[in-house]
Amino acid sequence: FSPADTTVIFVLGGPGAGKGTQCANLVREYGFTHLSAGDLLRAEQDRPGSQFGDLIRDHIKNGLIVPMEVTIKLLENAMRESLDNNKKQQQSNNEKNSPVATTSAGAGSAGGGRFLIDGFPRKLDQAHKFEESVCAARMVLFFDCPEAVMEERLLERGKTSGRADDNADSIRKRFRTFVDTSMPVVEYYAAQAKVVKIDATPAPDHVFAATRACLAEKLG
Ligand code: UP5
Ligand code: MG
Repeated sequence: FSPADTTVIFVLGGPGAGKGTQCANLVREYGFTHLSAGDLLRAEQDRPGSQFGDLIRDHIKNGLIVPMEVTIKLLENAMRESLDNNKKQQQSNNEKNSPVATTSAGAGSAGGGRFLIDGFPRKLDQAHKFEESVCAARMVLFFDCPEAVMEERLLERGKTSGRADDNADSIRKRFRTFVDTSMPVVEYYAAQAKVVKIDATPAPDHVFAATRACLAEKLG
């Protein structure tokens, strides 16, 4: 992936902090392409014929981190697919438009090469590997939220989500993995001054207003 036309923002935060909720807002407002590592893993788990189905199911239920080769491959494929779709879209726009209008019209309209990567990297080795084999992140949005608040959200969602990890036992394990293994990733990027920390405790609209302000400052 060429850094010239690929911008990656990692979206991190504990389980239930609101990463997915805020990414949906950001897509609506800024047209990023949103890739949730957890969603990609769940889709792979349910894909008929996948050799990783049982492995993913087992790791997610126990709040453990799936081996990075699997996750990075899924992310890479999704990024490539998105860039290809954008290219096709642009070509078709250009064919429809008059030659004078073909310069850069529509570029990036479907997200371009701007990716929000949600829930990844969750471990330092994943961060290093992604940087090495895909590209470096421009910045990290870190949604900070107390465990008690996240637990309440996840238990509430668990009443209807059907997610195998939205239960008290799995939530406890997810929290432990987050503190022990994923927070060092946030600290690693903080040391590079790439982290924007946002209080994710207030209502979603408030969190989004803060996120928008931070992004405007950081990305211009
Ligand atoms: N909600 C959201 N914001 C709110 C707010 N401000 N006020 C009140 N309620 C709010 O939100 C969670 C719930 O809270 C929703 O009901 C929402 O309406 C409400 P959501 O936006 O879904 O939060 P999010 O942070 O995305 O929570 P999620 O449960 O998705 O976080 P996880 O990080 O636990 O889940 P993820 O899907 O990323 O990963 C699941 C598992 O996959 C991991 O535990 C791991 O086993 C595996 N995994 C890997 O192995 N590797 C990876 O790279 C990624 C995942
Ligand atoms: Mg999520």
